[in-house]
Amino acid sequence: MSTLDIDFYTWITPNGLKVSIALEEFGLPYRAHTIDITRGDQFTPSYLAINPGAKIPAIVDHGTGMTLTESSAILIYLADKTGRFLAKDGPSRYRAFEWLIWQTGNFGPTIGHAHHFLTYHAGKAPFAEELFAKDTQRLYRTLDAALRDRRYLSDDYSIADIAIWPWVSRFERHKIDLNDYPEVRRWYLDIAKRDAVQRGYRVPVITGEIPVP
Ligand SMILES: N[C@@H](CCC(=O)N[C@@H](CS)C(=O)NCC(=O)O)C(=O)O
Repeated sequence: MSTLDIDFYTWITPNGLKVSIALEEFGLPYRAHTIDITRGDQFTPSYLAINPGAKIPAIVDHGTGMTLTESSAILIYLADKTGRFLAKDGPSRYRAFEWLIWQTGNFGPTIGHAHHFLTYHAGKAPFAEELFAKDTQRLYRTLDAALRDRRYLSDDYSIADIAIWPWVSRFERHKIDLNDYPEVRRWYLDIAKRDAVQRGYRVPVITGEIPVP
């Protein structure tokens, strides 16, 4: 470890796992700092100095002096820094962005709400349960159709796959049976075998094995 390494502030949520898996895939040296959002670590003055928005994840790249929040922005930054897992130009780059933005603006927020209404607060808001269950199923149909004729979301394994995979890994919490979405299941299990994904899944603390449908 050197002073040029990356400090990485995170917790065991899909937005955190996106970045831990990416750091492992890129092979970049980093120090993971646990920001346990269930006990309010995100509101400490020292963390607010890094992210005034009080959300994980965040990185501080001491090599460039760059402090960055927003998991998808971090993925693009790391891909550009290393020249890996994102095409430099052309259709593959924009296809990866398409799915990265789909995850950031659509898949992630919808599934996040589904976790609240279907699992953490089940029975409290039947309308919201139905709304988010149906929208989650629609998003899985979209993903399944996209993967029907390709191994990954863009031409090669990319930050788009890295962004979406941790959300799918929470399929039990959003009441999705991956056997109903055979292309998503195949893609999910394929990526789960990667050593970097196995390692990244255990950052910042080990919560168990990657779920198998
Ligand atoms: N759009 C942000 C979302 C970040 C986010 O919502 N982080 C959650 C955990 S997944 C968080 O820090 N929640 C703490 C809180 O809301 O107090 C990203 O992609 O990084």
